[in-house]
Amino acid sequence: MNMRKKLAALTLVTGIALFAGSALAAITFEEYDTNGDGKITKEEFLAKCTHGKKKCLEEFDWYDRNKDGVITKKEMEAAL
Ligand SMILES: [Ca+2]
Ligand SMILES: [Ca+2]
Repeated sequence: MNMRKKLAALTLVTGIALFAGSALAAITFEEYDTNGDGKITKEEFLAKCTHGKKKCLEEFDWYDRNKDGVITKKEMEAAL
């Protein structure tokens, strides 16, 4: 394989990975955002989160990058 082909293949793989990543974020986000207002509140998150309240709250804080108490789609995408 020559260099240009290698580079093209790599770009393709990266592109697919990025696409899959954002598709995954969208599915997860819509699943959590039950009232569809574009934000996930702590209540919405906890209602869907099944692995223990303490762990779920830690997870929420991790997603909530700017610590305003809600997770936006951008924050979720940035976290993934
Ligand atoms: Ca919501
Ligand atoms: Ca936030």
